[in-house]
Amino acid sequence: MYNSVNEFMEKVSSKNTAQPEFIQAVQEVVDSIWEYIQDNPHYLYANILDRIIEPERAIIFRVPWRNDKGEVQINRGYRVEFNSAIGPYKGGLRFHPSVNLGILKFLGFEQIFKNSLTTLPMGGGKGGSDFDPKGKSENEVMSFCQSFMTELSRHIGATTDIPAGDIGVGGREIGFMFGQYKRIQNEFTGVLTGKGLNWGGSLIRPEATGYGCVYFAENMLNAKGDSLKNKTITISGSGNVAQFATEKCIELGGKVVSLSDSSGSIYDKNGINTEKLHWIMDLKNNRRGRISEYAEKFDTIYKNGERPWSIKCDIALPCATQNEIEENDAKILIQNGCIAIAEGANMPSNTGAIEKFIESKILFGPGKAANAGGVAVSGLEMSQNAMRINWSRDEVDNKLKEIMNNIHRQCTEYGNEENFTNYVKGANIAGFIKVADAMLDQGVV
Ligand code: NDP
Ligand code: 2IT
Repeated sequence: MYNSVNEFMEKVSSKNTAQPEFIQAVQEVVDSIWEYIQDNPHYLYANILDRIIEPERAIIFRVPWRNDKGEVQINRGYRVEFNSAIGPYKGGLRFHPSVNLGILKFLGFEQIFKNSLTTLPMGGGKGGSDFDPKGKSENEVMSFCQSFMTELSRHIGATTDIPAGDIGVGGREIGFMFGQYKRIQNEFTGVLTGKGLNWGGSLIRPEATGYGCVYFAENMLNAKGDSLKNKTITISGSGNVAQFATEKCIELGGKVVSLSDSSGSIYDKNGINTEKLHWIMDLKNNRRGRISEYAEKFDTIYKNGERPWSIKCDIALPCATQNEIEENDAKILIQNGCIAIAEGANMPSNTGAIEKFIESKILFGPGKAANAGGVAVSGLEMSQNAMRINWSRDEVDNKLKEIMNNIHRQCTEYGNEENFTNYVKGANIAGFIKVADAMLDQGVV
């Protein structure tokens, strides 16, 4: 048993060297739950802490493929099957050059608690590759996806491990991988989520993460008697999550003034309207261009190499990647009068930034709560596949709203402090209890 968080974290650090993002994710959870588990020592006696930070299994494999010139390329593929206490492993696949085991362990670890919060029966997992889809032809992306799935197919299954999309993996890549899985296994099952609508996908899954994040922001604001209406909102990223977060903000009467990609940010002080958003969706999803083209097209400001956090806003929705809000960005956001942050991305705020947000008592919805809508609708896609039926758009959207309300309620139940809801603490404790109890029930496995 450990005497302090520090003692525990020293061991975690020494056993997971060169995995700073994983250590960061563990630290946040352990800081949140420490007091709770001291008061409930049966978790300590069963050593749940040591067990929950160790993946049940991590698979690493070679992914050979040929580029359009006929040259052989090698990437590294991964699937981290982290925790199956409450359901089959579930979580996305990320294709990005920065992917390594530590990044996927942080994402898989977060996924355990996020999936638990959704109330659906899904364990935690994550996978991906250091493959960079940028600048690759359609044929190259397909060759890579087919090779990746050729190996991955031995490890996954509709009741074992159900991957989905994440950075660099959208509908196109899910399609190529689903086709290859079906060809190898000769079975049409819900082994992946985020599928196309006419081959087993769910309505609202593409929208779910962005919509869910905005529903969560609205829930936090409503709890304070406020709403998104007429608020100025900055969003980072311009991919799947950012696009649909923008769409929902517009629908609820907010004004989104920025989006970004890894090259820089745009600032449109008049706000991105539906027509401009559709132009961005075409730019990003079909033409696969850069966000700087928006500034040229609509004659707005482009900040090369900058994130959007210096732009004055009421609400910020980081929807790009991990550690994109640093302590100084947090200070600037607070100084500029920002009242709420809801994380569409996974762990976009670093430890120092989270400390600033909590200290200043502004509304801060951590990723594992605020972006759980995506995996929640993946869970609903699995249910529809299992029942061989399709729910309507409204049915899925209403279930998504209900799930986000429920996550908000769980956060307030476990995160209530005097005149303040600590959503980080609430999400971590609520997510932990369900998984830890299931682990206790299932014995030392
Ligand atoms: P996409 O690949 O669709 O979009 C990612 C966006 O983030 C792009 O605009 C990309 O810019 C930008 N980005 C990626 N990496 C970096 C980086 N290192 N620095 C700066 N910008 C970067 O991914 P998603 O929208 O699906 O995912 C965004 C975030 O949301 C991720 O953190 C993901 O884990 C999280 N998430 C996604 C869910 C989903 O259902 N898709 C569910 C829950 C969370 P560029 O094109 O230049 O690389
Ligand atoms: O981080 C995430 O929750 C996702 N990328 C979605 C996972 C899923 O299985 O839908």
